[in-house]
Amino acid sequence: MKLAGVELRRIRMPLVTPFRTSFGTEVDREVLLVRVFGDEVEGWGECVAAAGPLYSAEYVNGDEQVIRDFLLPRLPADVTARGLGAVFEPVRGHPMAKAAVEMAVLDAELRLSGMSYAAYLGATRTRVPAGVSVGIMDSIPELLDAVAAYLQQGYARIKLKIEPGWDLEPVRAVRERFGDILLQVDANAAYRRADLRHLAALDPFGLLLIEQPLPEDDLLGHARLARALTTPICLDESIVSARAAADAITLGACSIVNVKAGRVGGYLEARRIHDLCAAHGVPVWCGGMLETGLGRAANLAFAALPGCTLPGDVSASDRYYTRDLTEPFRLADGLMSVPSGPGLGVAPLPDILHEFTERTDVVRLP
Ligand code: NPG
Repeated sequence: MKLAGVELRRIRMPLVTPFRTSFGTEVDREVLLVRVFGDEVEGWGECVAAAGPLYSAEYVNGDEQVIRDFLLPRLPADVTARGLGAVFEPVRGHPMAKAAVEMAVLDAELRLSGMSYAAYLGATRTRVPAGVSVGIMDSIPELLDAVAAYLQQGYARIKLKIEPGWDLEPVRAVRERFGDILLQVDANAAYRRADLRHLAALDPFGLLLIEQPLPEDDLLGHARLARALTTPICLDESIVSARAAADAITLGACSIVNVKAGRVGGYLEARRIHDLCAAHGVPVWCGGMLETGLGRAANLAFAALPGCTLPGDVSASDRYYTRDLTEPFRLADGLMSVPSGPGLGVAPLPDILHEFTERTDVVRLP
């Protein structure tokens, strides 16, 4: 596929409520959109890097520079999504930057061929159950109100963000109030090896999993924790590639894997991780990074793969934004529909895109 250029567009989307995690509070999302275009072809990508390097080393301004100065100059005259892995390999790190370009190229390619992301990735379902991620709150009553509202809306699974000082009590309170719901927790690497006994105190609550309790590079610590706890360990930040997933599974560092395309360099690597986990009988679920409707469309396609056997962090548009960038994704009977049109199957709504845009740069390709 021949591309004429790439548009790098910065938008800012206010969140419906601030989202607090162990690494900070997001009030709005600063998003970098990548639009590739050529003769009668266009494709959209969304960079999931946040404003600051707090979830991982990446941040959106850095990724914008990496895309402009190091990734786009490497694009060959004939671009294919499948070829990008090798093309981008010399550039170290920056998986979210690489994933954003790949997402746009794949969207353009699939639009041309009339195939959906879901069909391309190998999805086997047209609707998927939706989970919701609930941030750290100021008080337990506030948390219980938030969880009650999400359950009422039909979310199939609740994930609580935890950190030292906000873990056992919120989990106990949610279990006591809502009984036998699908419940899991996410620590975003907020604990250390010395916290093993404290984390074991979560075992009696029958959680589906505990996600990324220890730092990203501590696979051995996670393996020890996995042996000591009955709660299954799920890894997120540690799983940066299919090889990292294979290592973690071999070491016994996790028995469940969260996949986020941005974290692993794109949907093609995400698919490889899915396949590897499926071959090992390790359940996978689709993580979320507060994406707009663009990223959500691609995540829904991924979440519909057969190995994604647990509900993902793919919530309805109104959980994040009053007005989404695309036609809003809605929850119906606890399920989200997987887009079936060509490519992502969705595109930004022009007036909303215009309203949220802060600046746009166009890079012409040779
Ligand atoms: O539903 O998109 C969503 C949010 C899910 O909790 C969620 N994401 O650590 O997984 C995470 C967290 C996150 C959000 C991470 C934003 C990084 C940025």
